[in-house]
Amino acid sequence: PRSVRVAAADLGAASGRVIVGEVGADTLELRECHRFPNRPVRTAGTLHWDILALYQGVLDGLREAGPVDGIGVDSWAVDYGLLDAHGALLGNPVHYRDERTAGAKDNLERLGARELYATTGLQFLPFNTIHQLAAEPRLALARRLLLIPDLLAYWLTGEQGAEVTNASTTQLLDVRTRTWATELIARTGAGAALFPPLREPGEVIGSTQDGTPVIAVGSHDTASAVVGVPAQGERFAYISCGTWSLVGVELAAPVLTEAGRAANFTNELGVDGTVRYLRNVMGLWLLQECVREWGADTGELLRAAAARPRGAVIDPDDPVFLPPGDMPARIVAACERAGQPVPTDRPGIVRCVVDSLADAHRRAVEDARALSGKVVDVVHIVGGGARNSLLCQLTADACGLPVVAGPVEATAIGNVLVQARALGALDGDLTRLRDLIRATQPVTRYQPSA
Ligand code: LFR
Repeated sequence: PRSVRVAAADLGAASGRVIVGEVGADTLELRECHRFPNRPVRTAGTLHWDILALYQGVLDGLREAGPVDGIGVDSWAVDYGLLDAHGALLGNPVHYRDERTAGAKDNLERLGARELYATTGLQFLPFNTIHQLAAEPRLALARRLLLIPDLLAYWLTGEQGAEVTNASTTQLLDVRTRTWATELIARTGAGAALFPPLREPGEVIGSTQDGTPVIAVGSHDTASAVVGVPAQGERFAYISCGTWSLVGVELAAPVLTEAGRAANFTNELGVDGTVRYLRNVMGLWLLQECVREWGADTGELLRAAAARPRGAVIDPDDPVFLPPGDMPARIVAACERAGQPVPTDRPGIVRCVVDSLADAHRRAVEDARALSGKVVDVVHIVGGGARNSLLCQLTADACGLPVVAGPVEATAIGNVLVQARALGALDGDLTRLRDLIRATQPVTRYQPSA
């Protein structure tokens, strides 16, 4: 096996980055070439992604990266661009936090919640693509729907397709066959032709103008993050902790029970035929939005919060927290509604957020174990949250399990390794990829305090 040099373009809700990875049989080295802000824009009342600025950021990063053997793109899920008959983009993609999905619950009931779960295995989230499409005024004009990473891959290569891990978040995919749920699509009123052929991670999508292959990776960022978990063996839960905390286990087959549906557990598709059985916890969004409001320093706030005792705890998954803006006031109001001691200053609010997230992590880990029957001895935290030592320790305490934190860039690592394997620098299954991460990337361990 030879060693390769590949570029991972990873778009997050707060920023995008291009990371170059050099991979050999026992080496994995990463270098961040470019990082750029992701700033949503509201026009005429609708919240959009500035998709051309993001694409430009990716191009700048690729130029900075220099010659590479492959390029892989991943981003957040569910959102899409619509193309006309000539392949031109019909307006800016709408942000999943836009209020247009206020009618999602009605749409769910109309389509049949149980039946929808039996086919797609997805938890109810108001912004699942299926609900966005029910509120989509441009549908009649559209000939193609491309999810965000597939849209960027199309601009890079001219090839249209749908990578399957991200397609699974549309709620229009059959989770057992990993193919489009054509009957369900017909019932939504969207034409089957809107959805391009599916591709699995590892397939070559096409090449850029200068001949560099663009390779399908787990293009849902969470799918790549789960590849990037440095787990040993099978008995682990993961928390991919960034703007969201995605908390769950990796399975060989979906769990489609009524109990799982009631607990709002999701079966998203993973790399190599796996299933990501998890729940969305509101995540660091709560903290990010407070910091944005205050213009404060996150590290200082967390240090001050660590010196406080546990106080108010709220349900971080309350849908009132979904939209942007005015987060500290919404948290204080939630404490009041819950009859909790109301935090009176910034460190108090931050402490409340972190305790509430740690508790929500515990509930999700426990539900994942109970609903899937999987044995869990350790919880891995990957992504930006792995840097948050207060959250990691409180999660270990809440779960009563050791927490292994890191790598922070698990998503980019998962992206890089799937490309490297497709290019022949590595072979083997996810265990082999994770062995390489464990051997090369530092982690921090937290023991639950007794
Ligand atoms: C995380 C993530 C989650 C998805 C949310 C919205 O970045 O991809 O997995 O539920 O964003 O797309």
